[in-house]
Amino acid sequence: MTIKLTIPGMACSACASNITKAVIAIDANAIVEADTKTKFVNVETQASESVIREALIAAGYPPS
Ligand SMILES: [Cu+2]
Repeated sequence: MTIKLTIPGMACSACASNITKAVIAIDANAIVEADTKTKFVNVETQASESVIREALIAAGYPPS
């Protein structure tokens, strides 16, 4: 499924990279599209949204 998130703390490409890594750590097959300008993140994954959200919070990028 596709999870759509807004992550206000995503400021630059390094943030996007950290967010991608946090998701990949949960689901190695996940596809992450992150736009640092709009702060929108699309995650295509088999993992549940709550698990992805928890991983992003733990990584320091809480979704709004
Ligand atoms: Cu950054």
